[in-house]
Amino acid sequence: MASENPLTIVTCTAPVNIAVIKYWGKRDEELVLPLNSSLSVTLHQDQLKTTTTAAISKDFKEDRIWLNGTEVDVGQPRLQSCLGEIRRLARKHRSTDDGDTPPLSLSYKVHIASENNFPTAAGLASSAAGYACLAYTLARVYGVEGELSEVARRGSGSACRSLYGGFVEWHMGERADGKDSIAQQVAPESHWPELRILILVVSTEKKLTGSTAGMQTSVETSTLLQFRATSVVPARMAEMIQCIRERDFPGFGQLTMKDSNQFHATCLDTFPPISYLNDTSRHIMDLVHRFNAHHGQTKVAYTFDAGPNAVVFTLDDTVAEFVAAVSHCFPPESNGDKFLKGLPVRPVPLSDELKTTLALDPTPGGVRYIIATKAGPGPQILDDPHLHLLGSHGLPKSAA
Ligand code: 2P0
Repeated sequence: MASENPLTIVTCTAPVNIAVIKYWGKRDEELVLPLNSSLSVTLHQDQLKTTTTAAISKDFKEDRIWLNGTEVDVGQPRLQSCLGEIRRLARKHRSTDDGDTPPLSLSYKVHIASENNFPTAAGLASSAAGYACLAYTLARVYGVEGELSEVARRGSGSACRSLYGGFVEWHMGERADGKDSIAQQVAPESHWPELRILILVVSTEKKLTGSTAGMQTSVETSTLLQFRATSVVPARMAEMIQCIRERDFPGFGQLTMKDSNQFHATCLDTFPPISYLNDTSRHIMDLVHRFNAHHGQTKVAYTFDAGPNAVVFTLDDTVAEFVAAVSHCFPPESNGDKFLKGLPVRPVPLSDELKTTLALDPTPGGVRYIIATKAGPGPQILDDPHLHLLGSHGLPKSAA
């Protein structure tokens, strides 16, 4: 039966981002304000994305949310914080509107369904894409316009960087209320078309120490983290922005690796120490340095987040040779996964000279698979109603 109050329904997608200057540590837990600014590359949604549908209706009795098809507790503080913030903005928007906006919805309950096309909690920044998508979709369903960093940030700090495509800076800001702690695009994805990104999936296991708890312990115990935030990151942000503007790959790559290494050093400087890298991660670092030494220049660069998976940056002319080097050092095991996913990479043989330089004991199966991607755009609205994750009654289609 058709309802008198049909659903208002919106579906959007949002990207994953990978930081090249890392965020680690908050100065305000409640408002999610970071100790230092950070900078990331937005990955292309053809390979990695979150899709979220939000629907509001007078008929809904309570707010509800489904993640990857399973209903989860809508009462989690981060989620409540995002919902509260978007409703506050919608109310503000409404009260400054002098027109006759229909008395839509502020009191209406919302149903939300969200899905990732990649493994959650595998260190692939699923919370960043997830909360960016939530903020973007809720803003559209509640008619909120303007800057959404605060809404996304309340869900997960790094999520504000997924609100834009290309190269994105999250300004730490100075104000105590966080109004200036916002994300901003440094350059669009079209700025550096040759840049390629390879995700080397080492483990799809859930990590032992979550980022939120890990960085809290680092803030409490690591003197290196304080030094990094005040004395290292400000100059690195400026240098990284310059490398990106000039498309200076060796500069970009070296700084990316150094910043990843310093982030993991602060994790070890945390007490008790946190180690996100494993033997395969270190093996990949060694491979990258040997590969670059062979070429006499920085042609590939790694970065690692709060998990053992490597994200490798390179240029399109180097992808095939580096993939061959990875396959040589980590011979693929037939574990049912295709070894190379995403953008196509033409197979090339590895020179005997490079094989000798790599001189690493092969570790079969160390890298489970590679996702090849590039920089991509920010969140998108999907116009096709077939793509909504919620049906006309506001329940997940996948569970129907
Ligand atoms: C980053 N990471 O800049 C860094 C590098 C992990 C390592 O942002 O507590 O999930 O939700 O603000 O954003 C992961 O931390 O933490 C992260 P919360 P978040 O990408």
